[in-house]
Amino acid sequence: MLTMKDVIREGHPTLRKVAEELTFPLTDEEKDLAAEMLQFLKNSQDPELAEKYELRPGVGIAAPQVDISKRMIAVHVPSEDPEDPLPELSEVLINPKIVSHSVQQTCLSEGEGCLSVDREVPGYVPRHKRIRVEYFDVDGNKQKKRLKNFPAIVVQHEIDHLNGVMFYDRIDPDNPLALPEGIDILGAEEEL
Ligand code: SB7
Ligand code: NI
Repeated sequence: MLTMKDVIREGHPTLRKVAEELTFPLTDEEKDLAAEMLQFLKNSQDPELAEKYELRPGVGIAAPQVDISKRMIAVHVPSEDPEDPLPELSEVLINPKIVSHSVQQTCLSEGEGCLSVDREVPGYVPRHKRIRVEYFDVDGNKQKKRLKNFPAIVVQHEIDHLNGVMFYDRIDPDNPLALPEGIDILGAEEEL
């Protein structure tokens, strides 16, 4: 089982590397990692399990965060209606690629956090509001998805990890709360 002990923190060189593409079929080890990453997110969002295993709640995780420099991310975004049994997005994405995106940008009103960053970094993180992402599932089938708002932000945060980019690299250092022209701000209710 993955826990916070497996998550590397800022300063670790793996977080600044460009991760390697995976090839199919995945090895058993790679398939296990995919399942473990998604399970970590689910556990982290379960209040009892999160407390028991001291997990920070997370909606996404990228393989480089557990020191595996491969292009694999997991996302588990619950539905905005907590009564809804189906999550809005719950997937492992292999070799994900943003193939197009809106001109319109968005950002979270509360800024972003990261499991690999043990401090609060205030500031708006501009993201594409809508993206089209192509990726492979664990079985090697090619998949395409259109995402917008919070799920799109999470996928962009995770793909950044595959390219050695941290969320705070995208905050304006001179004016962290400056907003690019025309950007919209997503309310905290859309975050976990
Ligand atoms: C806020 C939080 C996340 C993504 C986008 C906005 C995920 C935080 C967990 N991770 O560090 C995943 O890389
Ligand atoms: Ni992160």
